[in-house]
Amino acid sequence: MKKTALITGATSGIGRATAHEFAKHGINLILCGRRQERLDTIEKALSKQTNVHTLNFDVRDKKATFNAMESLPEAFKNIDILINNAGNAHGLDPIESGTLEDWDAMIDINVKGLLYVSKAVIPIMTKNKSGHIINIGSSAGKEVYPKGNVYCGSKHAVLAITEGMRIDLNPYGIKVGAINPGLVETEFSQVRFKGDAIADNVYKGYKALQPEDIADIIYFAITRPPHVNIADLLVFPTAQASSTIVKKEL
Ligand code: NDP
Ligand code: 8X3
Repeated sequence: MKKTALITGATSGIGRATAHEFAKHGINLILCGRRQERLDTIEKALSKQTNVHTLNFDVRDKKATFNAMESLPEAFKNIDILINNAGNAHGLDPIESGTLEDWDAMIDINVKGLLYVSKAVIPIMTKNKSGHIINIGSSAGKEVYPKGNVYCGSKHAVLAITEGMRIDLNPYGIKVGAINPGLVETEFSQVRFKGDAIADNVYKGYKALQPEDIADIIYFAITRPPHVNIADLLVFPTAQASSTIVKKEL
């Protein structure tokens, strides 16, 4: 039977590439995000390959998150795979000058939003005694870098929550894992730097990971045999050795 996957943050970057990868393999898709126009475009494109349903909600909004899940048509209610991908960095400032607004955004989206979506989906998986949750962490969840403070904290939290989920959901046979990318060329830096031109330099002078690289790895993770769970995977572009060491040819 065809599996059903819910992907948060499917309107851009890693989430959108994952939606394309899953569609190629005929996985039913529930695609989430806030930009309706993008959801419409991706639904139109991927409906040629598979069944697609879109949900427009802000993961920060508890009520909207649960309402969105409850609104799912019968054919999409049985979620097998959850890709908790929605998230971003907001700002790159030393702790003494970071803003409360940026901190709230990162904690509310990357941590609390991931929890709200998980809370809405996990009961389906525990009832089925099967399922697969992949949380998109980051190399920033393994290594703190200068001015990364709260973003790194949010991604360290994602990793701890992933481990906790894996332990607690183990009796139900549910797979839980984290995929932790280094630098991926997406809209991430546009969001982090709020459209400032500085964002254009982040991926210059070396070959960054592309969202399709991560989508490929996510598809690999969800297609392992039942007894194999990719629990925690760190992936860098070849040019990147750590959060702060990137070989650039400028
Ligand atoms: P993008 O900015 O390209 O995509 C982010 C996605 O998250 C968008 O689809 C956006 O959709 C969604 N999103 C953001 N805020 C909310 C919200 N409040 N409610 C619902 N959806 C939201 O970035 P990436 O693809 O790079 O990021 C995806 C994940 O990968 C993030 O968790 C990020 O932290 C992580 N990551 C990224 C890396 C990188 O270098 N790019 C490296 C390591 C990890 P919309 O705006 O339509 O709501
Ligand atoms: C995104 C990678 O190094 O910009 O999580 O924080 S980094």
